[in-house]
Amino acid sequence: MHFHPILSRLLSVTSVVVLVGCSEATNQTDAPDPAISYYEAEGRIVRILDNSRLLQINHGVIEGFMPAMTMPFEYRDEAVRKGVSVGDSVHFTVATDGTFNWVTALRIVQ
Ligand SMILES: [Cu+2]
Repeated sequence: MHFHPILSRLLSVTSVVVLVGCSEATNQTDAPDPAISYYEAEGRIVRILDNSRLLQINHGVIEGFMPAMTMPFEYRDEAVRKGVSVGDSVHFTVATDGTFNWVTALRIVQ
């Protein structure tokens, strides 16, 4: 009869250890940053500023993110800029961390 309280105490201590172990393991994975959101968009390249790594894009409505407008988007990977010219119609993916926006992928559409 005395075993039950001790046993349940041991079990709850074990559970806490397991939970802590789980959260530590989660922090060590390479899972995408949950603070970054991605949106798909359509637009036309208005201007390219290579020195500041900006693509000025006249884009359509980006559902849940922003209305149609012309604005500069940063790109961080040179591959995004490669082969792109002013006047190109593009489909692109924009990432946002709530402060900065940047294009992560872009393809020219006809
Ligand atoms: Cu915009």
